[in-house]
Amino acid sequence: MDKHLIKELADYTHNAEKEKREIIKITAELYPELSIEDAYMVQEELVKQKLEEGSKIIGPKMGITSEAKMKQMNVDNPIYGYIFDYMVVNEGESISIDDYIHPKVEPEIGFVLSRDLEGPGVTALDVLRATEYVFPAMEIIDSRYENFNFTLPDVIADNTSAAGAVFGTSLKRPDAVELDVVGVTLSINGEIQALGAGAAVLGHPANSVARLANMLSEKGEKVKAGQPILTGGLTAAVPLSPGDFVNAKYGGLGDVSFFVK
Ligand code: 0L1
Ligand code: MG
Repeated sequence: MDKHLIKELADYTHNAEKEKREIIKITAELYPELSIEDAYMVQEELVKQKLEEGSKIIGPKMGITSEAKMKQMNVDNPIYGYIFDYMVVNEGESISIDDYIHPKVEPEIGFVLSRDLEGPGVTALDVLRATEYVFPAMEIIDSRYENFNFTLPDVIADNTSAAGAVFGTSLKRPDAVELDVVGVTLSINGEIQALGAGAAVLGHPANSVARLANMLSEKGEKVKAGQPILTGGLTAAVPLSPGDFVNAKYGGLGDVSFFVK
């Protein structure tokens, strides 16, 4: 793919994020041929632009990690993107709806590794052995595309809709909880909006970290020790509105919350 086109497409999603405005998906007209490979080149350029602007990568995130969603999008692999420092929301604090386009929230299980993991061939067992702790988290997704209407390459080129992350402070050793059967409720203003379990993420959230390591190895990269990793939504994402008090409560993992103003 031509360098100028990569830059043009990265500018397209990057500017939409900065200006908090919806855009039409790239594959509609701008570049219908966009492949998954192309899209990761656009994402790489987007990440480079953010780093040049002074933003810092906090950690990677996985998306499209439920079998149902993969089937719906007709793909075999989940996707990855990056959480940046400006996206982090402190637990118990407020976000302003005006900082987003049409945000949604999803509960996730986070991992931090004690050593780097480099694929190919990384398994869930390798991940669990390399895990320092797991923690409850929420991701705020805010696709820059109109009505969250995109193809898989589009969403990859949009940093997989990443817009916010709330990292819970209750840290657990990975063997202290059965991560596939950990249940979660996602409540807004005290009413349960969605519920799920760890197995919604590729059968076990450790599989998500293994897939990330194996996907990154195709680019000669690895999953780094010490970075928080978001492994994928345990429920469908729920739209946010001003006045919401959002709480995700996990069996054995504690809870995490934030407000929307
Ligand atoms: O983190 C995610 O699973 C989101 C991936 C992109 C899909 C979406 O924006 O709904
Ligand atoms: Mg997510």
